[in-house]
Amino acid sequence: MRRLNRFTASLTIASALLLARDMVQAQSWQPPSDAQRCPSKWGPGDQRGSGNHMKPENVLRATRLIRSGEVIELGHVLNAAMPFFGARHFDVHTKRTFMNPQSNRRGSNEEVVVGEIGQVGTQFDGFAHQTIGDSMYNCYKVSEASTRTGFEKLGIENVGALITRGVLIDIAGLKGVQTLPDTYEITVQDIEQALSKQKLKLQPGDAVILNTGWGTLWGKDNIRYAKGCPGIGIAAAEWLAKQDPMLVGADNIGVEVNPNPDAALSLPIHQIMIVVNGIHLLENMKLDQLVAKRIQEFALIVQPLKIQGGTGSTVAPIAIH
Ligand code: UVW
Repeated sequence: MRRLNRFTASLTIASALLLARDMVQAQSWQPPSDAQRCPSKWGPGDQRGSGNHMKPENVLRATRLIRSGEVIELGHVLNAAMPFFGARHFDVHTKRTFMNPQSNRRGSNEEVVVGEIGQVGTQFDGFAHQTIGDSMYNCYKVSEASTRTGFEKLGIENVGALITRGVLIDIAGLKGVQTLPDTYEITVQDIEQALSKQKLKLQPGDAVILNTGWGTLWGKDNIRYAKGCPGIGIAAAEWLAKQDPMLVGADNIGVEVNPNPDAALSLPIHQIMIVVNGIHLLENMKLDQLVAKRIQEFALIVQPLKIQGGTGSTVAPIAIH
């Protein structure tokens, strides 16, 4: 009897293992192991990833696109009425005017900001932001690099100023809509078709910016904006990573389609870009003016705040054309 029970138990374990194997196979993407992805193509110990494209030639390539000198701001205003992901928070408390006692009656104003400044508003994702298990970009380990006062490796202060050719890929425009449908997955074909319609080709080191139209909901329907969004899927992310960009941005909350069509995955494009390929993401961009003026190639300038050991930074990027 006991032998029969042992036999039944091993059958149950075997079927559970088979089921687990099938579930793994059914998943559309598997995070690569440390051995498969490290060292990064930028070399062992590298902390800059796609930021390594920041060379004088790249800056000059961008400046050659400046013809009219018009500057377009791509950052949203930071306030408490922004859409937030999860429990993120930001608000400004103006302190009482301090009146200096001297005869010239100089008053002084300042504020206390209560909230996050790494992952709110128009935001730039650094490499400490995302992990595969305990492992980050170039296989730095969270358990070794994280301290109570920031990450000792991959902190956002390592990024510095980025100046490069920006290319706006207007996917909403390609589809003839103001806003792509909720949770629409942008495909490789969409990107190729939009580029061909716009008569543009991507080059290594570009800032690739995708217009989904989702940004039109910003401040108008924050609940819908933050609940999910159209964006790139796994195939498009892997294709874009192969184009070797400096960063990939969009006018939505996480650049990627959310939720992912594969319900077993949580924001896999964050891992593909940041952890596997060391490519920065630039989220919640304000693209309405670029779209309205049909400016699709420009010099993009962005610099994250130098928050020591930070995972990201709110930013105010600009496009100059
Ligand atoms: C999302 O909010 C979806 O992404 P992140 O954590 O990069 O802000």
